[in-house]
Amino acid sequence: MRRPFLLALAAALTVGLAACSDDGSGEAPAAEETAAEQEGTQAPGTGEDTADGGEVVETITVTAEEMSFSGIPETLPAGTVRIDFENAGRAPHDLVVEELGDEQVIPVIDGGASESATVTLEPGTYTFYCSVGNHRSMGMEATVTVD
Ligand SMILES: [Cu+2]
Repeated sequence: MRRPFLLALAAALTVGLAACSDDGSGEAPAAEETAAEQEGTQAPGTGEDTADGGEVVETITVTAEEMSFSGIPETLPAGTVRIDFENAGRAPHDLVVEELGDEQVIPVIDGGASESATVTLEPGTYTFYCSVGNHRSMGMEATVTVD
């Protein structure tokens, strides 16, 4: 007389476990929504400085080589500066401004390539550097005073 009772208990436990696993799978759609939201927030951050339409107050020509920059002046006027950047070396190089949240003003480009961009600077002291490998510590760094 006990067996029918045990079978019923086992059935009840199985249903209970199935219900638990259903709850677990219910979390998947929520995770996807979170990922989609994160992708959405990245889009505005890719805006280019050229879109701000600021008047270019000075144009500088910067040359990158292993392992130094040339053409980065010690002082610049405040405002929008155009940077014509040439990689005259063989290794890839870029140009990053530390005080702008390590903004990569010029992307990493191969040796022999060139790239132009504008950057808007308020008065202050800025560090320009190359973020590739250990280039910064090997000398690809310059301090610019903007006033
Ligand atoms: Cu470099």
